[in-house]
Amino acid sequence: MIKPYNIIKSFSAIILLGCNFFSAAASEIPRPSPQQLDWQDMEIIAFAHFGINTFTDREWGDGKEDPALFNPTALDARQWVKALKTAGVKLLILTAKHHDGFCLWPSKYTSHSVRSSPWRNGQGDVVKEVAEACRQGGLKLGLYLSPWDRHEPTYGDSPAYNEHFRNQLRELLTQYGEVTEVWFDGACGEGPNGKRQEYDWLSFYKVVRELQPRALIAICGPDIRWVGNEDGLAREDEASDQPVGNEPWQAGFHVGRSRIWYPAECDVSIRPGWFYHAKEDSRVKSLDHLMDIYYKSVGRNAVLLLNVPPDRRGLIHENDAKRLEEFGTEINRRFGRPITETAGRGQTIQLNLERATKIDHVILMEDIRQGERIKGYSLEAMVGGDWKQLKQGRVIGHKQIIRFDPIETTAVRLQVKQSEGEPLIRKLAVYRVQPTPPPSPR
Ligand code: FUL
Repeated sequence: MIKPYNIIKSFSAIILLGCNFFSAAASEIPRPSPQQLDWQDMEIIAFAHFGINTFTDREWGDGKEDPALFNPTALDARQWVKALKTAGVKLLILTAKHHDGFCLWPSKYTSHSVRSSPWRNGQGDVVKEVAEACRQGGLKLGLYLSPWDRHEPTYGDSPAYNEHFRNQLRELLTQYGEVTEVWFDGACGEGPNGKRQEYDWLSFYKVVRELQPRALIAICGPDIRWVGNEDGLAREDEASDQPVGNEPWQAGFHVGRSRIWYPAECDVSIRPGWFYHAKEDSRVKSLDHLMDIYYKSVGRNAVLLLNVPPDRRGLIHENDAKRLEEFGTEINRRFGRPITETAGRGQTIQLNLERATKIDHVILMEDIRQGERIKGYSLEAMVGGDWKQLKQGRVIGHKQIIRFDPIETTAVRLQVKQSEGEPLIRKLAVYRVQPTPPPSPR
């Protein structure tokens, strides 16, 4: 899959372990916008890849599909929302247009859309139904509009297609209420004229900022960074405090800045493919696999974007719905209630337990409103009269979930070794989650 390969540069910060000092003025540090802050707190968001591919059993359509193939028999976006909420999802991003160019809304600018399909006698609008279901069910709405369009005849004629794309963007950003995330994939190809399309990214951002000033622009955009793989996995020490890269969505947008707040989003599908295929009904990821993804995305300072593709009925398949519910239940079972927790500021934060207690997880959260100030830390527990190190790391950021073999302890402490400004800890919480239930059968 083609993506901007802005795979994260190695950390440029110099880590001076052992030197307890606050370097550089805290005011220079990148901070999240209020919208980025709300987004980070969502932790789990969802994708719904749905469109003509659902009916052709493909992952990438070529734009030549007959729109008459689009005919979900029982589409009910409220069922999607209900199922996603059981997993704790807070926002749903719909593929309004994928690379095949087929629009899930009746765009004025093409006939390659639901308007030319038999579904709801050509009167239907999937974007509208999803937007309404999200609003009613309390989910935020996001939209994926693929810049790569294999149907549109102007594709490859760069200025003409850029205008076409902005027109479609305007439709999506004015007709469906509040849009929280706009997802731009980097895939790009040649048009029928044999020329490669040059996207005018900055003009796309201008439309988004003008029409939905609170919307976050993801991937080929200045607000949310693709983590660099499609497995849902962040790296250890994944930072939101990033050096500005050369891509237009960074250098062209954040002019004159060297560091920006650019948080990671981990996209992954609950099935092997992004779109629904009946042959994958038995290949929905296991609960263990999803939990592993959760630890390595949300638990590593990123947001998890989990794709759950609706089927040909226009429903989330029973197997996926069941797994979503198990996922939400298990997260809640493990982390719904800590044994005890604290918050605080300064280089050492200590949490004393009333008596020797078995624990196997610690959750750390920084107060990121002031940026990622912590650049080096050690997490320790008092075991048998000595401080035992549980983890040494560089980044805390929004959240770190640290798991280890059960220990019996009377106190846990966080020692900040390196920071930019005074360390601010939103949460230091301890948990005992063992024993885990047996792995799910599928
Ligand atoms: C990719 C696309 O090519 C896939 O089809 C999918 O939409 C994924 C999320 O992004 O780059």
